Amino acid sequence: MLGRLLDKLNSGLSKTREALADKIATVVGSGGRLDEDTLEELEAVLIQADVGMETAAALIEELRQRARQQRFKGNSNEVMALLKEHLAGMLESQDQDLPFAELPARPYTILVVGVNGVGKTTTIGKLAKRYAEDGHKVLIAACDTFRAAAVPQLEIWAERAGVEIVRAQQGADPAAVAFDALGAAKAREVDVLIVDTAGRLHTKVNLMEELKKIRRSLAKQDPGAPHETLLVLDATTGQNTLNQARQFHEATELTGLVLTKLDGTAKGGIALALRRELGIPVKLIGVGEGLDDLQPFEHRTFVEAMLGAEPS
Ligand SMILES: Nc1nc2c(ncn2[C@@H]2O[C@H](COP(=O)(O)OP(=O)(O)OP(=O)(O)O)[C@@H](O)[C@H]2O)c(=O)[nH]1
Ligand SMILES: [Mg+2]
Repeated sequence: MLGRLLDKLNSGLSKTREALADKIATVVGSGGRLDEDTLEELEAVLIQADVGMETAAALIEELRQRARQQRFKGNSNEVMALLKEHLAGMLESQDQDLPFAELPARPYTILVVGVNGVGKTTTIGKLAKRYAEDGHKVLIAACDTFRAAAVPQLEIWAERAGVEIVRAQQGADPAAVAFDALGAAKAREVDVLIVDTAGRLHTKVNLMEELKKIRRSLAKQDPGAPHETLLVLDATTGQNTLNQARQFHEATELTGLVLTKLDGTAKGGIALALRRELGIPVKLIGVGEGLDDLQPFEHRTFVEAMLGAEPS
């Protein structure tokens, strides 16, 4: 199982790895030494991989310091190993998974938010399957009442995952749907309630207001709800994800991020930038369109997959 997950992560991040690891090898290999020019080039490579300006600068400074102390010979394998060590160290002990086996509350209510097309509904399908597999009774609430196709799409995912869904009419008040769904979840002794929301409304202000309203009506049913508010971000949009995360976090308190589409991008470094620059943990990553293509974010495994195998 773990081997398969690693394979999936490895293949998902292959574009990021090719763009980053190969370029590092080229830059350092051709220079022969880890001098200032090489460090500058390395910084550019990191920025291209979307680890973020601040992160790239910090990494280079660390590399410069360590290189000095350790009398660096300027070999690309050494740089790779150091970079890997540093990236992993940067995120040390910050893995924060969702609770899967032991739920701290019941129904454990997960609100899923994000702009349109980032992968909210797909993530919910995958997440529902994961909880169902762990033996939990799952209910999905369709609070995207804005888009006509939203409910049928969610129904398909619920069916694939083998879980129940609370349907809503198009145009219904999403906050009312959320309220009823949590009521139903309590009555049916559901373990996990996952709430899908709209990604697009007439304006961004409307969207944020709607999310606040949904939160309030969940809290009316259960003062602890939502227990998780997950912001879904599309990794292929790179630095844009940072702005989106900031905007959503201002409007509504986020407990975690889900980074999707890591299989189709060379911008995987954004996972590290998000953690460092926003302090909100990436909890899950999407590495494909299938039901099983969702994984907990583990920084060490991620960095290994992003930078490639340990240099020999
Ligand atoms: N390659 C890849 N595609 C993904 C992933 N997650 C979602 N997608 C695709 O992204 C597209 C949009 O996904 P949705 O789940 O509909 O996104 P959404 O956020 O619910 O969109 P709206 O409801 O319109 O706001 C679909 O074509 C998905 O198959 C992923 O991890 N990898
Ligand atoms: Mg959707």
